[in-house]
Amino acid sequence: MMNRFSFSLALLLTPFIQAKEKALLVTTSELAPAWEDFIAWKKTRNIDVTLVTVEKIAAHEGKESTPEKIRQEVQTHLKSGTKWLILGGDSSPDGTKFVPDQDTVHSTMWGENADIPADIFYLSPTNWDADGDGIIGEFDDDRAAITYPDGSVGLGRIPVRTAEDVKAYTEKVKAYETSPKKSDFSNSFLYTCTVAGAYPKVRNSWDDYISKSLPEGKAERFFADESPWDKDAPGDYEITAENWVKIFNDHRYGKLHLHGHGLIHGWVMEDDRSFFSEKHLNQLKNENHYPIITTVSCFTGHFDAAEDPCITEAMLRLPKAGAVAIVAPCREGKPHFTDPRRDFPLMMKEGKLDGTTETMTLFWQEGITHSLTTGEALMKTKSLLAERAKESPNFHMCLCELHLLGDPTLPIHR
Ligand SMILES: [Ca+2]
Ligand SMILES: [Ca+2]
Repeated sequence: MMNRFSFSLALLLTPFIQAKEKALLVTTSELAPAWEDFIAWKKTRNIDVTLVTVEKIAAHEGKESTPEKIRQEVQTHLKSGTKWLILGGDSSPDGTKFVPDQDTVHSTMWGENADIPADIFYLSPTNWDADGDGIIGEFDDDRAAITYPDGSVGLGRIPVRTAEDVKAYTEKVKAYETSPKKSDFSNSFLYTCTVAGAYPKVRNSWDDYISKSLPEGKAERFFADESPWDKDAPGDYEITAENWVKIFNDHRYGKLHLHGHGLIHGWVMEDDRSFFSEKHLNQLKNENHYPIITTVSCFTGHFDAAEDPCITEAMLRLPKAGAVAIVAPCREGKPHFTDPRRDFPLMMKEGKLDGTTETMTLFWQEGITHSLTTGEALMKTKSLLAERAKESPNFHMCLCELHLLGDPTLPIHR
């Protein structure tokens, strides 16, 4: 029987003997030393991070491409219980620089696309090339070798390029993880929407889904036709870049969903009158108040472009301001449906969620309901949409093109 002394000793030791979870960080040899502080910080969060460099993986025996060798390396780690894969670096269009992505081929109602990076490839036990022609991810020909995340492993890419980027991002992670739990900041959502046709689904995203997982939460709507700050007429407080800067600088919203048009370098504001871009970043004063963002805006997550940074990368790399994690499309972020003819009118009329909006809605809902991290929440969401992706090239594309940019081990809700 346990005596009183050993019982209290056991209580004292509990925090120290708690089993550590494992994460794998894939980065470049150049950036490896810069990650030391991040790895030390994660240890204090009970996460053991193992760092492996792309150079070491690429030197493995065999003629396979570097992405294929990374996939095989990741599989080895997953077998020994690794719970997160952190891709610790940017990528380039041809997948030869930094931490490469695997480009995948798509042919959908939206046309042909041969270069959509799919980081979920790295979680797959199979090589996405069933016909062995070296073209990866063909919906029909490679079907037998394509698998989707099962939700057991969290994945995210921190698209940094320099040691300074790593340092600035690590400081933001620390601030996020030490901010008070259950704060108004964490419980407050802001939805912004500049496109009238999207109002119904963006409303539903909160009303029918996320509000149910966050009863103590509060959402406000900054739509082109309504905002909490209107004076004389609904919508007279305009969605401009200046007013977006205020949203960040008010420190009110820990969770943002940005719905509207976009380009690599920024978000298009109401009636195309202004553009929130890199030139506004030095106006952001939100130190220690870093939101998590979901955005459907086209190309805002185009991390693998020749032009760098895309706006979401700039928001993540920005020291002492900007965002801490962003889910964004690396290409157009289209409204994907399994049956577009039936579902498009329902989207406009009743607010039926398209694949992109549904992914972002479930990301929040699953993450908050089950206390998941950002990377776990997005992969759980993809696991829920996997059956549709097997049936529909549109959903297959949807699962490939939406990425978590940021630390996948961050709790989504505090
Ligand atoms: Ca193929
Ligand atoms: Ca980039």
